[in-house]
Amino acid sequence: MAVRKPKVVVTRKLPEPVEARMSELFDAALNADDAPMGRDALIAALADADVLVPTITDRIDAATLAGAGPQLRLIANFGAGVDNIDVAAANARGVTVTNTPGVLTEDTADMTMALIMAVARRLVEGANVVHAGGFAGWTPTWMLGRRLRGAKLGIIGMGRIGQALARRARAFGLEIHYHNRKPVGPRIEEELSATYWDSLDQMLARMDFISVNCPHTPGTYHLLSARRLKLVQRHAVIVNTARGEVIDEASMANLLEAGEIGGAGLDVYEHEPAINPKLLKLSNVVLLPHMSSATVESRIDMGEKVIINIRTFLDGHRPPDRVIPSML
Ligand code: 8YV
Repeated sequence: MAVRKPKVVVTRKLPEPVEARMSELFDAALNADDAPMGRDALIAALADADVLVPTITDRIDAATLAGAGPQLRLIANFGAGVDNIDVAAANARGVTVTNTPGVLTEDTADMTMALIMAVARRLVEGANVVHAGGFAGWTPTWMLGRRLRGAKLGIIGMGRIGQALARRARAFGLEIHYHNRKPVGPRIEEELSATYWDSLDQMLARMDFISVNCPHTPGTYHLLSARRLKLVQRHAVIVNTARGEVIDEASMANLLEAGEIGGAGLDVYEHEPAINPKLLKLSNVVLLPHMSSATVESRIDMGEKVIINIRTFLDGHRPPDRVIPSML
């Protein structure tokens, strides 16, 4: 008798090798035209699927989950951050949630470093001048940026990505400071020559560069609040490759516009894909379209992790990347 393959609904188009393998292993419903699923389509998918593979563009809240059928057992998120999913509500319905940590660490840290450099050295401003035909020749005092060597970098969230950023930043001569729920331990602190700040306020007031590398959770929403953003030095640069919701974007835009914060390099936004219109007008910001983990290698590795999580779970074992709400 033929064994029924599990129905796996994938909400967005994934790299070809990932989709090919999923189609071999599962009864996979793929999204060939890559249109984001609306709420109704998501509810229909949850009513039908054994496993859902969503991404950041799918909001799976308690109300959406209420329409899930009894066959739904796993949500295998294609992404490390799970702030798009109400994990507690899923677990309460007996649905396990997994994610894809680790495989996008290095690419995200690369892009964070690139944003630090791009803002400090006015990379996009300079390139735009050349493209617009405005390069009239070298002058000693034009397009001056700020030196990285010797500057202080404050990393908010010293997990995998924060540590990978610290390694890169050390090579550029930046002094490493960090704020985290708890210190990372003496061995890592020593390797990174990193200084722990229990007080985020104290750290913010002393840094030249500030990088957000913590997940978005109820506890980190607007961690960089209007009050805290006012503590930042006038010349300091804020970089965010984590989640927009961690910063009060409207307050940050106002302070950047007023010249009370030196610059910003942003890959993520509070109301993505919408961006505060004030930010679009500023020359001291570099804005990217949520692309820090966008490499061919990372996307294939993310797909591989999703498949491993599904297979392990369906074989009756604990999937390697199960998300535990208390860890968020
Ligand atoms: C992913 C990300 O591309 O994995 C994450 O948490 O922020 C991104 O880099 C996206 O989330 C995929 O769902």
